[in-house]
Amino acid sequence: MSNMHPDDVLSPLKALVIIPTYNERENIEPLLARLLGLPIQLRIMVVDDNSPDGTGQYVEDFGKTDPRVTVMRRAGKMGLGSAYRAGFKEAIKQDVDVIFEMDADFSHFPDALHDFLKAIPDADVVVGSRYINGVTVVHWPLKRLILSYGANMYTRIITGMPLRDATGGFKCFRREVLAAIDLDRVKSDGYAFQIEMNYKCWRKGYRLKEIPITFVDRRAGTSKMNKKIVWEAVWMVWRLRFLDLIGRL
Ligand SMILES: Nc1nc2c(ncn2[C@@H]2O[C@H](COP(=O)(O)OP(=O)(O)OP(=O)(O)O)[C@@H](O)[C@H]2O)c(=O)[nH]1
Ligand SMILES: [Mg+2]
Repeated sequence: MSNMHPDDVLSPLKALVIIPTYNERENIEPLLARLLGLPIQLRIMVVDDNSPDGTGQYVEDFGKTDPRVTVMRRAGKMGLGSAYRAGFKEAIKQDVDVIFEMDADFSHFPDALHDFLKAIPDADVVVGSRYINGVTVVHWPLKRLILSYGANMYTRIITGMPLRDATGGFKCFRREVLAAIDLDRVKSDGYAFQIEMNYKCWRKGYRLKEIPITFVDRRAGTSKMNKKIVWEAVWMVWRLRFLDLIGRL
């Protein structure tokens, strides 16, 4: 609380931050400390896919000393989308107002939670964007940046969705938005998961609002990015448009 800025009004909202993890032992310890130190009413739900590096066990032990932290421990690596679906299903049953998505690898700054909470009164979903204030991505190889930027241009053209960054994973949903989405019908697992959720929220008429975030490449651990994840997104945008067209989104 000591570093609280006078403008930082404590939000009356109760927040739950969902963090999917796979081998994030080095990151999760400092991340939990940073998040829990924020002047925000928050709880944290880690969804761990039996990380071989012991992330799940660490968080479970941590939760015994601080009840604001819980962990959902799953049997094996089932993908990011699957982890979020499981987390969301649990989250919407809880007494919370807003639900965050956040990576464990410090690509997303914990302090930015304030910016999301400031934006949520005028929105239903707040999307952290790397591409509305120029390009706010740090330490990415050019190739990776071009892939991400191009994927977003492609998504915007095919879907017509008014987002500059539809693949980002730093987001805040009102609880009722997630409760209104049929999560069992959300199929994708990689970046496509972010696109699919944004699209479904948008087509249901919810207000999406982008706010600028600074995204920094992971400082520890290894990337889970691969070709399959990219192809999934390439097909998914067409699938979404098609399902929408036949009224079965
Ligand atoms: N539970 C679970 N978490 C995952 C899985 N895949 C990735 N994650 C987590 O999801 C978050 C984002 O994954 P990253 O590996 O950072 O993916 P990325 O941001 O696309 O790639 P890099 O940042 O370049 O490594 C991190 O917290 C990961 O630990 C998974 O299969 N299951
Ligand atoms: Mg990452």
